[in-house]
Amino acid sequence: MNVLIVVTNRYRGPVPVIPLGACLVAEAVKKAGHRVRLLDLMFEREPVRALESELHTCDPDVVGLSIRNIDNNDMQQPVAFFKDLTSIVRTIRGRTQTPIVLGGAAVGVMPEELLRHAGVEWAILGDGEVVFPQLLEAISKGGKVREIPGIAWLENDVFRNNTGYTARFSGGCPVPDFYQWINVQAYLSRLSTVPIQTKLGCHFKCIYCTYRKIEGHDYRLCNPETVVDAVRYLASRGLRDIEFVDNVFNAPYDHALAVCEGIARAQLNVRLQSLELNPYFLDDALLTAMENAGFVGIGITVESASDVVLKGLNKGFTAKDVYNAARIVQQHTLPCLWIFMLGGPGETKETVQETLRFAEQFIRPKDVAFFNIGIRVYPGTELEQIARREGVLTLAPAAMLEPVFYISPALDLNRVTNTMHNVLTKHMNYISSNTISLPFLPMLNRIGYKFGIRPPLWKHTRSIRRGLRFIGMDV
Ligand code: B12
Repeated sequence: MNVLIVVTNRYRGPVPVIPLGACLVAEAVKKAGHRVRLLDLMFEREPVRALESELHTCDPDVVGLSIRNIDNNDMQQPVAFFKDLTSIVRTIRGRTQTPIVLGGAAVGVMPEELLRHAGVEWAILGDGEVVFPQLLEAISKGGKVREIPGIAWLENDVFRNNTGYTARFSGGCPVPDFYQWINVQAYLSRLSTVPIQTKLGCHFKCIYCTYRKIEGHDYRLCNPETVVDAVRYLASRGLRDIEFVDNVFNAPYDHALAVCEGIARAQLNVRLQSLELNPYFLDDALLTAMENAGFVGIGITVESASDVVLKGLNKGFTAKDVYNAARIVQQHTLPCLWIFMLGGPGETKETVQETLRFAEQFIRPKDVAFFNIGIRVYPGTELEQIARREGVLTLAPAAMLEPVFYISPALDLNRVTNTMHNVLTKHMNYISSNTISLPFLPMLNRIGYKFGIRPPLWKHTRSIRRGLRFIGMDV
């Protein structure tokens, strides 16, 4: 079959994200014996025209759409990316009636709503590299698509999905040959990192989160040795800025430690990152192993330093763990990005102050604090129920593709926004969602790369903000 996979993500903040999942799917489809082309819309000046031209060249029997982001998760300046689907589907339908299949993280989060919005035949939940080839096989041989685990569709306007088990990792760590599918240099020159996953699944039960919906609750771990091989392979292809995109990198702890120790032993000369660390599983041994492996930056998703809020979010750790993590970070040189989310259930102006006091006292001046205000609410999460109970949310799930946010009713949004504005003005190493959605950030990434800066750019927050302030831009 002729298969066209379209990567629909065009968002370049904070950096353009290399479409790992779509490349894995394309590679699996090729291995299954089909002719496959991947159209990455990220850097296309005229996406509709590029798509029209690709449809003409490829004449596909099936079109797969990779959909990463529903929106930008930003309450202050929301952008709804899912709306881009309308013109994409219209363009495909204008040329061919072949089946259209949705896949990607966004589809894992809101499959029914995206199927309804796009008005297409199928959606694939989860591991596309396993399910999509099965779907193609069924379509080409007249098999029963609905019997494939991981498939979702609308039947007489009712959402149906086959929830049977699908496997991805069989111990190995999959990495595609990125050069075959995308313009790698275009990403690298914008400070993108090369993504790699060491596991799937999430054991945590944070009330707002979609990770278990996307990847499942059970861990599926890559054998650490195969992760080392995968990193070695990437390095051999000149891809040295590598980011672990596990939903939480350091849980299970032993697995993360084995991965880091393996990479350190292999001396691969790579620059590693992960922005998804849980403070509870951070200790001296792990940070030492990470430094030895070649980590150049870590992000810790603490969300808050208030016990009331951490409990409300069901983070599974306490403020004491947050303080401990800070003490451990202080004993190391690794740059750290502290990620906070203000406005969860139970948040008040006092709990915001608790978090700000932590940041002021424990975050080193060379490190960076990122503050987000408001939490995106997704259907099926505990936060959705809370929001409905509290009367903060009245929209039907079907309408929740449009970005909707939770903010604690005990918090005055204007006031907390002003507080954070003042705090950011004072601390040049603090940033907010406004900073990462700055329209000129993509340009800054490119200039940085030209001047020899390598990811992560956030390490240079203080100098960048100072420089911008010098030329009259207070961001
Ligand atoms: C790591 C991560 C990041 C890192 C990425 C680093 C990097 N170098 O790649 C950082 C921190 C930069 C980031 C940023 C953002 N992220 Co993010 N991120 C993730 C995370 C945890 C993992 C993504 C990943 O790489 N997975 C591994 C790959 C292999 O999986 P995959 O791409 O999904 O592909 C699989 C399937 O989806 C499917 N598939 C994929 N394509 C296709 C195509 C077809 C045809 C088929 C059939 C199947 C298929 O098969 C693939 C293989 O199994 C996810 C949560 C999650 N658990 O998925 C959130 C997630 C993707 N992010 C999300 C968001 C919102 C964002 C931001 C907008 C946040 C912000 N305001 O900055 C930005 C957007 C960045 C951008 N430019 O697009 C959302 C997106 C959905 C939504 N809610 O809108 C998610 C789902 C988290 C959430 N809140 O629900 N993110």
